Amino acid sequence: MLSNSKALKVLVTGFEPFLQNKQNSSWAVAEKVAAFGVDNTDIVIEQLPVSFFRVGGRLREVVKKHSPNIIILLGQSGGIDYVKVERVSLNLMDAQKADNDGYIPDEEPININAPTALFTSTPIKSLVAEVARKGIPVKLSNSCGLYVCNRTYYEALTICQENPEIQAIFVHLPYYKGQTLPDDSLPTLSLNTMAEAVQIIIEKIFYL
Ligand code: PCA
Repeated sequence: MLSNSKALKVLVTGFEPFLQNKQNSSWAVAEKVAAFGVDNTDIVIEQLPVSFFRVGGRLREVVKKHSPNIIILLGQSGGIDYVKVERVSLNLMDAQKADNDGYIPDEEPININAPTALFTSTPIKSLVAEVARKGIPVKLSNSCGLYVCNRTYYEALTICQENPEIQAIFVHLPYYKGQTLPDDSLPTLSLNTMAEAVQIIIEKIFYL
């Protein structure tokens, strides 16, 4: 546990738009979280590229720049109607649709010499329970997919292995109310609700 006198440095990342999306809910939520803030924390936000090959290097650059205690990675998962907190990242890239560089990986390892899977060391079950206690729809997930979010989580968890004082967690988010949607029947949550979920995770992560 860290003392209250020292502000914790929290890096919150979101992604740029990708595929048919005009906005990305993960970036909109990152901006809200920074605007609302969390007591005793110094929150910085950075936008990441939706690129299998560029995102790892960019994440390392922003971690070096900010030296965070904790990394909260946010990603959009259009179509879900709850906050999805990710336990694990697989050492695999596979997609049907191109990233923003036009690349479509076909069952390729992220790092041939690295473990098959990496797990977050955060108290993920308790964090999900704390968010649920506030009446926010939330689920623990054991699959972050195989697209750019999973690629990014794998880099973040590798950084945590190299720097055991840093912790990371990935949170997938629905579309937000007011977002331009590919289909109006798709589920949304309000930006404030999703930002509150992230605020709770930041508040509790060091103290559970
Ligand atoms: N979601 C995608 C990549 C960027 C984003 O916001 C994913 O789930 O992999």
